[in-house]
Amino acid sequence: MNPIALTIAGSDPSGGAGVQADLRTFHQFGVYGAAVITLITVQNTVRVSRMEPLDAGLVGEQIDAVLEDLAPHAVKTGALGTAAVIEAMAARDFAAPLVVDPVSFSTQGAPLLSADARSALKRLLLPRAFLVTPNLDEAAELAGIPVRDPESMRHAARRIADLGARSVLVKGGHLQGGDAIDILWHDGGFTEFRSARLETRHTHGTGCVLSAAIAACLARGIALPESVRLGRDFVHEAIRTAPGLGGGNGPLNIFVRTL
Ligand code: PXL
Repeated sequence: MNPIALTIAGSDPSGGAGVQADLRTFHQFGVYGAAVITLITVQNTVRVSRMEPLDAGLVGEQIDAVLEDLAPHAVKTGALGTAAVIEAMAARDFAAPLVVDPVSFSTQGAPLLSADARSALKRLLLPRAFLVTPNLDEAAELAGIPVRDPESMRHAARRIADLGARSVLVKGGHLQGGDAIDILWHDGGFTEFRSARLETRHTHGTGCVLSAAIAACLARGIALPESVRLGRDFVHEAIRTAPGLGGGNGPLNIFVRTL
């Protein structure tokens, strides 16, 4: 039997990010995917023109329908939209490791989380997270300090762990120049991951694909540091061989080999 992972995230009709990317990533790792939709975006690789959060009661009912019938081995969250959706999530018991990708903006900079939702995420979701995966801006917002080099990434990771997250992966992909460096705080220590930086505009959905890949590995029972390594290798190859679809920030190549 294939393991099961559940994504709770937004829809990207152009397929590069959100639940569409999560499900294809789960599949590629041999994991059955269930998907609860939190919001609908209207977007393609060039623009995001609308974001429509779904009613929190409807999101909660979707979660209940999945949980009363399936037993996910891992759960990941992407764009959640509103504080009410986060409250609905926090009222459920997932009984599986929860990977929180604290998505605040789309690849093109459209807001995917309201201001009150950001504080709800901090207060209600981080304490339940097995892993939280902020980029530099999200880490700065969560930790309340500027984050712009590996040292401040470490500092931010500790502060975010103090908010209750069990493990924290601060993603340094947006650092200026040099290698792409990510820093994992886990089990009381740091692990640094490095890979050669790829110069490309085709990075649409990178955060979604990474957190989905890590969640898939966790669902398969793989330990966290190894799950992060496998997820990063997958994303690196998927960016390197991106198909160049669309006229803007195109999607990754999720057909690359995994394990
Ligand atoms: O990658 C962040 C993200 C998450 N969820 C949705 C998105 C995006 C980025 O574009 O559209 C729905």
